[in-house]
Amino acid sequence: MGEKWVLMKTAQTPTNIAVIKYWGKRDETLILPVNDSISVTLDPAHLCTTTTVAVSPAFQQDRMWLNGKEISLSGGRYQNCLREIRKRAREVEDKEKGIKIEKKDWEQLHLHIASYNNFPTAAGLASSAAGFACLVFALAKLMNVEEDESQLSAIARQGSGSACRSLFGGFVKWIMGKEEDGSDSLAVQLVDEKHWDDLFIIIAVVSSRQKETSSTSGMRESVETSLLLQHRAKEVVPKRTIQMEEAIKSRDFASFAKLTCADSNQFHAVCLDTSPPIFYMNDTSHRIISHVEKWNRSEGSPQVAYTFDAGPNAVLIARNRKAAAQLLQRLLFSFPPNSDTDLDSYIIGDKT
Ligand code: 2P0
Repeated sequence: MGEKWVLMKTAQTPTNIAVIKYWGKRDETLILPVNDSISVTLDPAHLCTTTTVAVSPAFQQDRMWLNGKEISLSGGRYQNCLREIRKRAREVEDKEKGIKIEKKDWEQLHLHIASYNNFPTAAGLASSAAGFACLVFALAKLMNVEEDESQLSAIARQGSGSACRSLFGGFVKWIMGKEEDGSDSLAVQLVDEKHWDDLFIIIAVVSSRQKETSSTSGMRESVETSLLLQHRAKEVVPKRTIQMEEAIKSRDFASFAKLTCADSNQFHAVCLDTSPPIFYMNDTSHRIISHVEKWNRSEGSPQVAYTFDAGPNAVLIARNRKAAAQLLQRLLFSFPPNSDTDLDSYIIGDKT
């Protein structure tokens, strides 16, 4: 092999929002959760990561840039993903460029990775989910890896738990698995992106600042101190997951909304039950919940479901475009962006 060539691949991966939340690990290194979770994958136009991976004999070491700034790849999570994907690398040939990389060459060759998020990093908008999913997917393309999306999801999981759910569109379930080595802790697609076309998603960016308690340390503290987390993982989520799967499969919005809101509220209750307590939502988040609850009650049947991750931003899932338009009108009236309401902006999106 000469020294002059560079081979590149680019991938784009949307983020996902959990409607049954993952909160708590039973194994921190392998990233194995204490319960199953279910998510909806968002439309890549608004919230996605684009990653270009490149390989060349001229590269001296593995390097990565996130939003144009170099970051360290020395952390265990990156190293685990790179090791697992390299293990599965196969021969690659580009006849036009006269490049042939044999399986064994991948052990010596170094990578350059450039990743870009089109949304605020670490503001509770699941940036690590899209990031690690995209990294693993782009590397799998570059290295001609044979594994399917579910098998790749078990690698992305080792970068960030929620990342395993971003390798599919539509609604996705992360099965917690039983094996100690994590081989059965992976994502499967429940329904594809066409199944429930009516849903419309609006994200109220209450604050795009970096969160104070990272998900990783927050969930560690919850596992160590919250009794509610144990009850949730053993008693609540197993039943709720079955009900949620049924609601999604039958496009039953009333059940879907009830379960989504209940699960978000229980996740934040677990955070409050943690010692010291973790506050991800703020006054504006609480006021948005009250507003949606009141509106849903006045309509007789739910028009909108809300869910909040590890941050104050509201993810609002409207039953259809008409409900989304009404919701946006109400939000803009009651929570105008950049005013005393402390709300930064709205992202008007869609599911995949
Ligand atoms: C989720 N979250 O299911 C839940 C709901 C936040 C609240 O997954 O330590 O960034 O990298 O596995 O995946 C955020 O946690 O944590 C998360 P790690 P991750 O989407």
